[in-house]
Amino acid sequence: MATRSDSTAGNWWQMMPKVELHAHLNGSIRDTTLLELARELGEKGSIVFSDVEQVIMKNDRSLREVFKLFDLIHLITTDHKTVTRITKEVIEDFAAENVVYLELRTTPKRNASIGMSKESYLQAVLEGLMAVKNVDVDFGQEVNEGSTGNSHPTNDVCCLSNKKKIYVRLLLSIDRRESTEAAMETVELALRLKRSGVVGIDLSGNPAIGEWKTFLPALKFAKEEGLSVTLHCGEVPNSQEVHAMLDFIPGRIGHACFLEEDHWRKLKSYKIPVEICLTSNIRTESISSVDVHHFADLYESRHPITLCTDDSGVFSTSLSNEFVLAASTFGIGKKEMYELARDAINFIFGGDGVKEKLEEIFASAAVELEISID
Ligand code: 6MZ
Repeated sequence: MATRSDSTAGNWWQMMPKVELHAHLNGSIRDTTLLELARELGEKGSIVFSDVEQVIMKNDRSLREVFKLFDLIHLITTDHKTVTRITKEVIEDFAAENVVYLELRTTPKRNASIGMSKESYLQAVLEGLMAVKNVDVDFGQEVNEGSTGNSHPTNDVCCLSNKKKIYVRLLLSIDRRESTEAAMETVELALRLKRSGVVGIDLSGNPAIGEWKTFLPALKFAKEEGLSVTLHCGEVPNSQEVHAMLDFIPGRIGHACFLEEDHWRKLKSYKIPVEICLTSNIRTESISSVDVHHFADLYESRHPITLCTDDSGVFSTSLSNEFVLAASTFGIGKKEMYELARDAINFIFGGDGVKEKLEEIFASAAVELEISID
C-alpha cells in the first residue's frame, strides 16, 4: 500500500533522522485507510460514503472545518480494532521517513455503546504499538504479564536484528470540550500508564471552545505528579488565555499563531519551546503565508523550536516536507536544518536515557548525510 512518505523516498531530507513532537493520532491517518473504513461503514448503511469521501479528500479547510472533519474521522475510527490498526499504520509511516523519536498524542475516548472506556481506548493504542512488525518500537514499556501483544525488549538487543528503530512516547490529550472532571480522569489515566510510555498531557481541540479555568486543575495536578504538559496556545486570538497559559510555564506550546508583542516577550523570557506546524497553520489560514510565519523570528532569535506535522493525514504532509518547506522558504542550509532536527532532542518529554540514544543516532547519521558536526 502506498504511504505519504513514498513521494520523498530516498532523498536527503527523508534520510535525515527526525524528532516529531506534535502529531495527533487521528489527524495522521492515511487517506487510503480512512476511505476504506468509510466505505465499509457506507456498506453497512451507517454513513453515505460519497458525501464522506468528498469531505475526506477536500484539501483546503478553515480551522472550523478541520474540527468538523475530526468529528467525522472519530465516527469512522473509534472502535478498538480500528484504533489499533491506525496506531500501527501511523507508527509505520513515521518510521518510514526516519522519524526516530515520536511523541504521539491522542484524546482518550469513551463510547458506552461499544464498551469503550478511556482506558480501553488507550489499551487499543498500546496494542497498535505492539502490532508493528517491520520496525522495532521502543515505547519505554514495562511488559505486563499476560499481555497478548508482541512486545519488544526495552534494551537495545532488538537492534541486532538490523531493523529500523523508533522510540515512541504517548501524550494524552484533553479536548477543550471536556469538563474539569473528564480532564482529571485523563490525567489519572496518564499516571496509571506511565509505565507504558505515557509521558505527558496535551490540551487541544477547537480553540474557540472551552475556558482555561476548566482545565487548569487537571493540568496543575499533572504537573505536580511529574507529567510534562504541552498546550495548544494562541491558535485563535485570546490574549488573556495566552498570558495565563504562558504563566503556567508548560513544557512546550504548540502553534503560537496569535501572540502579541507582550506574549512574545514573555514566551522568550520563559524560554518555552514552540512546536511549529507550518503546513497546518497555512492550510487553516491561521497564518496568511509561510514567508510571514513566526518561525523566522523565533529561529533568528534562537528561541527553542521544533518542526512538526500536527495532522499529516488531514493536511497531506510529512515531517520531511516540513523541513523542506522551512529550508526553502527561509533559505536555511542543510547543516542548519540538521541542527534544528537534532536540537529537538532537548525538548522531548522522554527521559535522559532516550536523549543519549538519540544523540548517538544523530551523530552517526551526520556521516552518512555528509554533515560535519562541530
Ligand atoms: C487543536 C487539534 C488540532 O486526539 O482523536 N487536534 N486541536 N488544533 C489542531 N490544529 C489543527 N489538530 C488535531 O486526534 C484528533 C484530535 O486532536 C485535536 C482535536 O481535538 C482532534 O479531535 P485524536 O487522536
